[in-house]
Amino acid sequence: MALIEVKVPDIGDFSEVAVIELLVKPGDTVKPEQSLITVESDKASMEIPCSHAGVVKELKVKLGDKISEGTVVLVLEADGVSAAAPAAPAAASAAAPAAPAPATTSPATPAVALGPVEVRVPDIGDFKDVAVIEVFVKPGDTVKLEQSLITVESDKASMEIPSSAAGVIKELKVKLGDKINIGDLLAVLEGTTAAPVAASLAASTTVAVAASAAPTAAPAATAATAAPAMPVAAVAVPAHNPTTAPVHVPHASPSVRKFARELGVPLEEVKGTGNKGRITQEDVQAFTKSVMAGATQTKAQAAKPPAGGDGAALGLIPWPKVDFAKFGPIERKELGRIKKISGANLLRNAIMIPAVTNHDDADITELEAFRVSTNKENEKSGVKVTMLAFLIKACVSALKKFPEFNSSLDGDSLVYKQYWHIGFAADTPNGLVVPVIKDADKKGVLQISQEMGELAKKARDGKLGPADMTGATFTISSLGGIGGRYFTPIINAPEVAILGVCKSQMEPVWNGKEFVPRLMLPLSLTWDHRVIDGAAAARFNAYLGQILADFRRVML
Ligand code: CAO
Repeated sequence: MALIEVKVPDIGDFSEVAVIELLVKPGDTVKPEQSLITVESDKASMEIPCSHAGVVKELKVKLGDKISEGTVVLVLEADGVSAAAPAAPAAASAAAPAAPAPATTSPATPAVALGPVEVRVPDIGDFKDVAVIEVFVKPGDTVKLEQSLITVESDKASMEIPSSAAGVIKELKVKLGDKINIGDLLAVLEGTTAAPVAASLAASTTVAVAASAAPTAAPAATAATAAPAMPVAAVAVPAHNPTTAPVHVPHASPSVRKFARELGVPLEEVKGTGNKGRITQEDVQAFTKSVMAGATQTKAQAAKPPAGGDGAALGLIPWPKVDFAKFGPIERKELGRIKKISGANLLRNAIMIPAVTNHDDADITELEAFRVSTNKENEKSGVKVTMLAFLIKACVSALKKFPEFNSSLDGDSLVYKQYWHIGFAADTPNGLVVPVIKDADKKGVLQISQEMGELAKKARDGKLGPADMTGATFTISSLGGIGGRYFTPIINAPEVAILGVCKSQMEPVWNGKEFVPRLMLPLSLTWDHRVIDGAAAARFNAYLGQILADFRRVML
């Protein structure tokens, strides 16, 4: 173990640059190439890496200090360096790459461009197949000349790629994770002004690689105005130049960006407390703590439904993550729009409503016979009377007798609705929708059947409008045409009850003397226990059963 001084290596034209971040402190164990401090000129920022592994004994610089090549950054108790060995210069300058050749010496005067302008990846030296790790813009954004469009990252450094033109982004040709190379098309702009790529690059792109990186990793094209032959990790920070700064691009060094990425922290939501609003590692840590403590919500969290799909909002353990492909072939399909919307609603309703389901059976032997004969009589009318239409009518009658089933909770009050609009669940190729028969109390079974037919067709054709699906006071979900015995439908909030109906079938029913065959309809009534009690639910079902058994009661 020996104490050595870690000095600022050859950082090209950078001299008397200000220390804006201290990335280590005494006692920290550091590795070779680990960034120690960040310095910033008016054109770029860069991180100064460590030349050895060891433990930091003493920091020799502080925030605001101006440093140049040879300035001692810190004293290190270095691993594997004999006491007799001369203190190594910070980043072995012999290993440093040759100074990159400037791509151009002065920015060209912007030219007026009327048509679409292609923005391509400029000369980024030896950076090949580098991954896009950040995309700062999207189609429709107005960008300024030299505004950073994306950040790319190799295993040694990251750099921001500026726009070679000003204008509106028509098409973005890259996405996160893409690997890019010189000449690749980044975006198509509806340009207002354009400058040759190299010129704009010269103004804002400054890259370099870590100290011990092979010289081959050095970029060939760096800024003419700030082109250090720097054997350090650096990133162009055009955002620091107020004349070209895109306001939404967060200012942070590569190591802080990497740190934020590892934690999944959205940098654009972190408030920077460093020099010129720069985001420091402490800022990212503070943001993370605040999110964990529930004091801050990320935009992504805020955009989720109240009880997020991952259950985090409910303090639940994370949703199981399974690599399904490990067990066999799979196909992945994005959920459709209706499924996404109804899924979020169903989840909320299932979680927030203390729901109970009562199952019962209704004897519809006579009613079905009546329905069949009515349909025979009305064959020519083209309107088919369905069991569901009778159910709607019967439910209106029960809702009138038990008004709390036709109400909604609003805080501590119950809103009793003086209208009876009945929703019915309709299965469509795109998912479940609930069209509404308005004023069902004022309509006859024939009219309800006709409207239901029209609404069901509209639903299947994806043509229902918001007016067709709003205002329901109670919902019926019928699986009668499909099958099953009973199920537990989920209440369609802010309604307080829903009736599920399954397939009727002939059953032996004891009439006091003997078993007789009767057509029995399974009913499943789910109700909100905050509003309705079990006894009321049982009475509702019993009453509904009586009406369905003898439909004349509807008129009473
Ligand atoms: N018992 C026995 N047979 C029944 C029945 C019942 N309860 N309800 C309907 N049927 C019969 C009908 O009489 C019809 O038979 P015929 O063709 O011989 O006359 C057949 O089943 C088909 O009926 P249908 O389902 O087309 O018509 P409907 O009026 O009963 O329902 C609609 C219309 C739109 C509600 C239905 O098509 C539908 O989409 N149902 C699914 C609802 C759903 O998905 N609910 C679950 C929500 S939770 O995910």
